[in-house]
Amino acid sequence: MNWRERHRRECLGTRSRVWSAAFALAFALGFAAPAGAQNLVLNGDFDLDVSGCSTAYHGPVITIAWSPLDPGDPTASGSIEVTSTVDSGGVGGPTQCVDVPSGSPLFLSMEILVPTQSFEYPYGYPFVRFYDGFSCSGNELSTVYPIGLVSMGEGWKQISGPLAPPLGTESILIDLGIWKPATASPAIAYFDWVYLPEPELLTSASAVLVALASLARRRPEKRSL
Ligand SMILES: [Ca+2]
Repeated sequence: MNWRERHRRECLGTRSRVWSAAFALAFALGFAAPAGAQNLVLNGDFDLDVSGCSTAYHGPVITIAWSPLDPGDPTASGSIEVTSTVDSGGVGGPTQCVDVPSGSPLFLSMEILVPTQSFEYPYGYPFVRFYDGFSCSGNELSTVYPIGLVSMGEGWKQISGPLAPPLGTESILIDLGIWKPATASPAIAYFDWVYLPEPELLTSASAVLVALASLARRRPEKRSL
């Protein structure tokens, strides 16, 4: 299987059909993060710096810097510039661990820019790991590959989607990853507006969502390369 096909299957594998139906129904019923809901991600707008993100998970193959580039008003904020020299043609980026409410559905969105580079197919390729302990401790329960991906030349582009936390999830590790070919290095991408809204308290609509999510959890998903 070539890597294009592998990517296509990964994308398909991360989106449970039941989950999609659940969120469609929930949003139809009025369940959604209200505008201005508290962002569980620290410094997701990268207004002044890249605090909140760490390169420790992947080590020195990932470097980060603050950039004045921004999907909106460039004078109002900035973004995080991520450089990857992962040599295996793999994925990696800075990470942030977020403690999440147990048993709650989650929804993650962000803006990504992949500038023109001298080789084909660098991708902004974020993904999420789920842990059964606080602060990303304990056991890794599963990994979602990827939330979405952004290609070179698309400009700033938003990706978003529901997450399906396995039962017992207490924290998640958000990885602002870049996928790059093995023979090309470095690869650069910018991330901004990383938004994980705090879920609302259970309402009748979200109760339906949780019930459907429980069904989704029983369906097998492809989780890794
Ligand atoms: Ca910003």
